[in-house]
Amino acid sequence: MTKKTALITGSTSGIGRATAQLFAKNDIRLVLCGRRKERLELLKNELSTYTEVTTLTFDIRNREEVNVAISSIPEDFSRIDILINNAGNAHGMETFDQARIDDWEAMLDINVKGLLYVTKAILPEMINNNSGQIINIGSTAGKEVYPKGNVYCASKYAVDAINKAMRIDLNPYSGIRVGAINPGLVETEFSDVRFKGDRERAKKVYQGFSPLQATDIAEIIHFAITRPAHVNIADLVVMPTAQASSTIINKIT
Ligand code: 8X3
Repeated sequence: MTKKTALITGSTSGIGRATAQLFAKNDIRLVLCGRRKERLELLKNELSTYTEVTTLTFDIRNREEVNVAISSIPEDFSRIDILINNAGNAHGMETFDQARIDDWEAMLDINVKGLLYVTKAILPEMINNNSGQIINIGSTAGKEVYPKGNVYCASKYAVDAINKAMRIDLNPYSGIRVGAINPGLVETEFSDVRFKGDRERAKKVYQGFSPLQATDIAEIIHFAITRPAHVNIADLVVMPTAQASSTIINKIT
């Protein structure tokens, strides 16, 4: 069997990095994408002992950069079997009236428009081959709006809608699968970014219970991509056992 190739956005941290590490150890070839060249190169060096790796440095917010980067994928990596639309962040967590419009724009640009740009660039080849699997990393925030979540939730509701829309519109291509994994609280750099480096506030999010780890989600993504061709994990919500909803978390205080 020929090895599969996966392109992972936001591969330099969190769920993206854990997925890249797990895929590498399972002999999946990697196109690692991110903004931070140094981090990408470090990860490439780490994973090259297991599999073939190439990197693409681009800012997902910039449509031109996305297109240039994806059209520069080396020939021997150009058949992308698996696209992991993972890049995404939260910026700020304030009430609607207090939140910053710059933060809103960043979230919509990265979480929604970036995902669309990358998918649009990868899709023609998948359609050409009538083969491929797209996994959109959504969030419980795309299933339930919570206080101060406003536009972050909106961006993840958009991912939920886009996941469904892709599945519907790509349904005629029998070899293409589209699905979403929607994690709840995962202990990554997510909250550091959301709270702009306020480590104390970020740490508190994951205190008093056992949050998910990036590797937990990576394992689920790997499960999804190793199902037989007739099985599609269409939409999966994953929470820590202590979490019942976005606002109900059984914390030991
Ligand atoms: C991350 C989960 O609850 O912080 O997408 O919105 S949450």
